Formats: sequence, C-alpha cells, structure tokens
Amino acid sequence: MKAIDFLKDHWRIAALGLSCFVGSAAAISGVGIGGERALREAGWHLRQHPASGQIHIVEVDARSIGAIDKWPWPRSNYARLIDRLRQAGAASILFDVDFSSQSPVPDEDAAFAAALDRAEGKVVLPTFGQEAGGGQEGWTDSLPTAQLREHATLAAVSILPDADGYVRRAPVGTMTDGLPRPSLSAMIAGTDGTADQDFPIDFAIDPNTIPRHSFIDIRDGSFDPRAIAGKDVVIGATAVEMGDRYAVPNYGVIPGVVIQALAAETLRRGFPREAGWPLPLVLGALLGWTILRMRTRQHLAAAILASPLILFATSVLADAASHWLLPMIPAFITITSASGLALAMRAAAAAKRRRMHDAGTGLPNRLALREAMRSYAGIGVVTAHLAEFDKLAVGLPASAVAELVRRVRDRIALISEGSTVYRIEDRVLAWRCYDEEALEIRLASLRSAMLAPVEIGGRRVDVALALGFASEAAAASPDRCIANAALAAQRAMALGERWHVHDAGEDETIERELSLLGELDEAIGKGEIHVVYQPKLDLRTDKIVSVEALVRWHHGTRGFLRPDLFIPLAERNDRIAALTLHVVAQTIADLKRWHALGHGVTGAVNLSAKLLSSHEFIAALRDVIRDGGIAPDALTFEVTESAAMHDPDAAVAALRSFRDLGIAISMDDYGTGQSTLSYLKQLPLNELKIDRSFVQFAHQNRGDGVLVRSTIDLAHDLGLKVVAEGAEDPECLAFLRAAGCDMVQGYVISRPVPADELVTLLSRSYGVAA
Ligand code: G
Ligand code: G
Ligand code: MN
Repeated sequence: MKAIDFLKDHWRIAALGLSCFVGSAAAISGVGIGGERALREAGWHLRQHPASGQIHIVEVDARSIGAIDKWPWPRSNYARLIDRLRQAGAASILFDVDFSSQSPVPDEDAAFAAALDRAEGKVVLPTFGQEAGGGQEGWTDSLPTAQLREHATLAAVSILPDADGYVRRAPVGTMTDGLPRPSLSAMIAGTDGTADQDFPIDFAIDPNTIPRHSFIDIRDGSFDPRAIAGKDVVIGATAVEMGDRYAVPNYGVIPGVVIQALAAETLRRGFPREAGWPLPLVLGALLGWTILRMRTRQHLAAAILASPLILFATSVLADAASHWLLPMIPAFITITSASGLALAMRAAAAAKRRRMHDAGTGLPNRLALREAMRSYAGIGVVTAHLAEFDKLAVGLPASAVAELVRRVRDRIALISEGSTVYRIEDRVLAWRCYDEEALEIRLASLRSAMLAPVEIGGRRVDVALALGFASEAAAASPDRCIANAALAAQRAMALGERWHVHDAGEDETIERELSLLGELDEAIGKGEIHVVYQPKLDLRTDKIVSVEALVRWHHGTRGFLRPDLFIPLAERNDRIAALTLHVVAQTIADLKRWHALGHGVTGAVNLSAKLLSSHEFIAALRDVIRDGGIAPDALTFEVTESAAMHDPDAAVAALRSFRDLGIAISMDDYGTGQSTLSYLKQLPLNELKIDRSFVQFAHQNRGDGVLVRSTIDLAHDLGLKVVAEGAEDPECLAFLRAAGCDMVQGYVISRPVPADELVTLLSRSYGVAA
C-alpha cells in the first residue's frame, strides 16, 4: 500500500508543478491581462462604496452653459466662483479647465487674476500634457497664461487611456522638460511621489456619490456654504458638448473631472500597492495542492468550487483592507490546471477501477490480481476451477450465473483468511496465500463446504471445484504465476485430482510442446518427417512379407525426435490426421517402388485412436489411396487395443469402412489392454500383434511362453494371423517358430530402416540357420 501512496503523491507533485508552470507561463507572457481586468471589475462591483465626500465637483454643466450663454466664458465668472468658494471656506480650489490662452477682453483675465490673488494660493490651475509636436520626443505641457499662473499653484491633469481606450490609471506627477509636476489628484491627496509614476484608480468608489454642484449655482451664491467648508473643490466640464469624456471600467463614459476626483479619492486611501504575481501564485499552489489531495468526489467538488472563490475573496479583501492589488490570474490558471488534472486523474482512476473488475459479478479481475502481486509478495496463488461451468452458463440466466459465482466466492472467503477473491476467468476464481502451512487443511474444508449445493433462485445447484496452486517465487512474473495456478487447477480437473500443485517441470514440457506444435505443420512441408520401415518375417517362407511404417522427425535444430514425443502432441492438437496421411502416402510410394522391383510386400501404418471417429480422415484417405495408384489390400492399419475399447461401436464402424476400402486391420500391442479374445471377435480384424512385453522373454519365462503359445492358438481359431513383435534373439525366434506363430517383427530380424536399405533386406532369406 505504501508504494502506491508514494507513487500517487509523485503524480500529485508533478501535477502541481505542471499547474504552477502553466500559471507562471501565463503571467510572464501576459495572456491573462483581460482576465485580470475582468476580475478587478468584479471586485470593484463587490466593494462598491460611496466617495469620502471630502472632494466636491463643480460642474460646467449644460445648465451653466445655457445660463452664461457665451463660450468661452468671460473669466470674471471664474473670479466670482473663486470668491464664493473662498468665502464658503473651501480647503482648495482646483480647476480642470484650460486657461492656456488669453481672453479676448483683457479685463476679464485681470479680474480672474485678482480673484486668484485673493485666494492666496488656494487655487490650483491645470497643465495639460500633450505630445510634443515638431518632431520632438516626449511631452510638453500647455500651461495657464503667465498672468494667471503667477497667483496659482500648477498641477497636471493629463489623462492617459490604455491601448484599448479605457482609463484605468492616473499619474502621480508628470515630467515636463526635466521639471517634475504633481498631478491634480496627488495634489488633493497630498501624496508625495515620483514624477512619471502612476497608479490604478479605485473604481470601487462610486463616482455618482461625489457631491456635485452646478457652476452657476455656486457663482450666484445659491448654495449652502457649510457644504463646501473644508472641502477640496474641483471644477471641470461635465456637459456632453464639452467633449472632455473618457471610457472607464464599470461606469461607461464619464467626464475627465470625475476621473480626477476618483483618482484623488483613490490616493486619499493611501497609495495603492501593486504586488507581483508570484505571491498570489503561492496561494494558488496551496489551493491546487489541496484540490489534488482530495480523496472523495464531494471533497474534490467542494475544493474545485471553493478555490476560485477563495482567490477572488483574497484579492477583494486585500484591496479593501490594505489597498493591496494582487494579480490573481496566474493563480487562477494554476488552480484551474490543478482542477483539470485532479479530475483527469480521477477519471483515469475510475477507468482503471472499471478495468480491474469483472463486470458480471463486480469481483476484482485478473488485472487486479496482477496489480496486487506487483505491489506486495505472497507465497502463492490458489485457483478454483468451477467444474461444468459451461453447463451452468447454459442452464442459468446470466444474473444467476453471476450470483452463483459470488456464492462460491463467499464460501472461498471463509477459508481464504481475508485474502481478496478474484475472478480471473469466467470459470476460475483465485486468491493469494500467505502461509502455506494450513493450506491443505483449508482447501479440504473448502471442498467439504462445496458438497452442499448452492441455492440460486429457488434451484439447488451442485458446484464442484478443482483446485490448483502455484508458487509466486517460482514464477518469472505475476502473469506467469497466475497462468500456472490456473493451469494447475485445470490439470487437477483433467486428472480427477482434488488439487494440483504446479511444478516447473510441467512448464518445460509445455514450452517444448508449444514450440514443437508450431513447427510440426512446417516439418511435413520441409521434408523433415521421414518414414522408416521395420520388416515382418513370414516364418513359413522365411521371407519378409510386410513392413511396419514408423514415423521419424529429423528436426532442424533438435535433431532426431522420437514419435512418443510428437505423436501425442499431434493427437491433442488436431494434427494427427495430416501426419498420418503423410505417412500413408509415403508408404504407398515406397511400396510401389518395391513392387516394381518384384517384391510383393505389404505395408502397415499405425493409426491413432482419434482417427477412428474422424469422417474427414476417411474421406481424405480415400483420395490418397486413389492418387497413390496401388491396390488397397497392400495396406494394413495397426490399431491399438485401447483405441478399439474406448468407443467400440465407433471403432467397429470405422474399421468396417477401412475394410470396405480393402485395407487389412491389425490389432497392435495385444495383451496390454483389458480386452478378451472373445470380445475381439466382434471387431473386423485380420491380424493380431502380440505385445513385445510378452514376446521378448517368452523363450525363457514359462508364464510368458504359455501366454504367447495359447494366444497364437486362440487367434488361429478365430481365423487371425499372429505377429510376435519384439523378438530380439534367435532363441526367441526359434520358440516362436515352434509355437506356430505366423510372423515375427523384432531386432532379431532388423531394426526399423530407411526405405533404400530395406530393398537389400527384401531379397535375403532368413532360414533357421541364419
Ligand atoms: O519405433 P518407434 O519408436 O517408432 O515407435 C514408437 C511408437 O510410435 C510406437 O508405438 C508406434 O506405434 C508409434 N508410431 C510410429 N509411427 C506412427 C504413426 O505414423 N502414427 C501413429 N499414430 N503412431 C506411430
Ligand atoms: O506399438 P508398435 O507395434 O507400433 O511398436 C513399434 C515399436 O517397437 C517401435 O518403436 C520399434 O522401434 C519397437 N521395436 C520393434 N522391435 C523391437 C525389438 O526387438 N525390441 C525392442 N526393444 N523394441 C522393438
Ligand atoms: Mn505398431
């Protein structure tokens, strides 16, 4: 379990690292600026609050313009305004009105200058920044006329929209011709700062709450002076036709003078502190980590939903509480990425969980077992193979089969000592074993538990289990161990054992068989399958009258392979018909050559029991005999006793069909099976071959001798020819001759030899003296 947790945390750390990287990359590349603005606007909405009331606006509004009815206004109007404000006790009087050119009437300027003088420096006049013309770089300020600025303080009222046309920031001061000058807002707020420094305007302050007065009302004294006392008064145009209007976030297009007032209100709170993105990114990383660590779906959902709110609230609170402005988008991107990765991880984990479970029963499957074996070691894997599973699957609905498997699982769980039970195949359950000691006892109790039928949907179903075991240490991989255990249960089933322990020797056999099987198909084509012949001597004529065809495989790399090795393999894997047809064809070809040389010899081919019930084989055999162009009575099939015993009716039918083709039938290995001669009477036989275990010592061993002699007599009574096989010495041959045997096959005559060598044997005579 530890190892898995560790891996999972690695995953999380990597996911967090990636998320932070994406967040940082967004910050550095500046792609988040739109989001940052949107976020800030949302924050302003949330924190929206009224202005302080310290700053008042005197509007050059439509009504005033209508009342004065001359533009530009004669400057005596401004003079009267200043006097009114001064008398009302205004703290400062700041103009956002252009006085850079002289009035057409000099008296008007003089009146204004006099009012400025009376105000004793309380009045601030604006300088407007504009791009320097005439090919010069930088900015120049257009100042109020010399006559006016003599009695006033100057402040910059430049407004610098962003590239998208929105005004979001205001300068603290401007630098003109090497001369620093404070901005109007800095002047009102009394902020010290560096020229060319700027700051973000706080649009949480509602511009509509800044107290406003119509110019004409102030000029004419129709206002409450107490409202103005101690206030900073900014005078500027708000009438649409004056054109001094700018787009700002959240409030549409507003007059420049209002922006000045807002900027001043902003600074009155203190200078806004703009933090870099790394600080909020750390918060984003912490939240991202929390998201990545959530275990349950509910917690994850809560973390994913709460994190952006926390980030947003943090930014709003930081601004509200201490005028900190935090760029949040990189942190947002970080948590978004972490959320995405957490969800992806969850989806992947869910998919994995689905892959690791059997759909029918919900039990963990082979994959899950393999995974568990990779994580921690056990002693071995035990498997339970449900006998007759196919019958159950056919006889019961799918849900009942699943229920049945779960019931079996429950019984296994009673003895598996807390081990998880896996369904590794439809019919095979498996669990892990951690202590071998009581295993056999536990399996015995499982077997006795299985004696009670399982009740499914009112039906009682008997389930038998074949059990297998394979050691984990002995297997090269978990997969291999599982396969070994499954194979062991299958072996137990096939062998009728209670349980079977896999052993490595079986592996080797299987491996060899598997690779041989693949090669066997090719071997026939490549000419690696040969046929050798062992003569049968006719004791009456002392001539070789027949030969037994014995197959040989000269394997390219393994050398000479004995038939005991590959015949059973071919039988189990449906290759025996092809192989036998090959032997038959080869034997026919060789017989034809010998016949041509004048030797009237017959050939015997061994026939596997499997072929007795194969209609395809009989059909193909007909073709081979026809194509071979030889009289079928030159052929004999040797069939073992056990083959004929296995399914007597089928055997009789098959042998009949061979006989109908003209082929003689010989009973091979006689004496090793359970049959009696009287039983054999029912089979269409021509010949009996007494097994070499009786023949070999018949001349020395009295019992064998009696057996061989009586068998010969009885066979003769049934009209069968008798062949004694396995005669190795002349004394044995003499005994068989005396016993009246018809033919002898054995080393005393010849070992099996290739077709060419046989020709010389055929012309020899085998007299008693030989
Ligand atoms: O001498 P030898 O090792 O070939 O014989 C081993 C066994 O292989 C014998 O029992 C023999 O019957 C069997 N055998 C040899 N050739 C064939 C064949 O072509 N078909 C079958 N089914 N068995 C064969
Ligand atoms: O079962 P079948 O009759 O097909 O057996 C033929 C097998 O008997 C072949 O493997 C062949 O090599 C073997 N064989 C034939 N003659 C003798 C013999 O005299 N002694 C021994 N030991 N084996 C023999
Ligand atoms: Mn044989």
